[in-house]
Amino acid sequence: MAILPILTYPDPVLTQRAEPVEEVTEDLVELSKNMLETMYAAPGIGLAAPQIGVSKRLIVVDIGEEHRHPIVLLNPEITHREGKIVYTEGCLSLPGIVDEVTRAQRVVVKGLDIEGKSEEIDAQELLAVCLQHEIDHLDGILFIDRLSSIKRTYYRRKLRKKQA
Ligand code: K1U
Ligand code: ZN
Repeated sequence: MAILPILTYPDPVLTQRAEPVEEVTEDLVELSKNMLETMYAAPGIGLAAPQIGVSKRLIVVDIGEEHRHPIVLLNPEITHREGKIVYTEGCLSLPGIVDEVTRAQRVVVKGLDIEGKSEEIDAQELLAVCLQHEIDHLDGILFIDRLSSIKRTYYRRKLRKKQA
């Protein structure tokens, strides 16, 4: 297994829509293991393939502290959303930035597991927030895109200055 470098804003891969996974290959299984290791090492509670430069619809999530409940989802789709929650989010691709984001409090997400079997996850609170954050990455959306335009512009400038 390997810890992979995480891309940061304004890398263009982060703002592209990722391509669906067509088949589960050995390389994809290896990639998902490396993504989990990278997420745990960061540390983080989620990671999407575009964050490590792979524009494919693959996410990993584990909100537990003991690294015992990893979720790997291919081609995840939100089929139901309800309620509202405001959560202070961070992003491994936006270092040094945290802010409050409003999202659905409960979501039902369907997708495929790493064996290619259908999976449905009924998630609330932090797991729901994290799944929405990671699925946004697959659509090229960062959490700052969900803030007011004033905040978004401020954070984009801050990140660009940091990069220069
Ligand atoms: O996708 C990412 O950039 C990972 C991100 C996921 C996320 C965080 C907060 C709300 C929604 C989604 C992170 O994991 S940032 C780091 C973080 O939140 C964390 C790190 C260590 C322990 C607990 C949380
Ligand atoms: Zn993120």
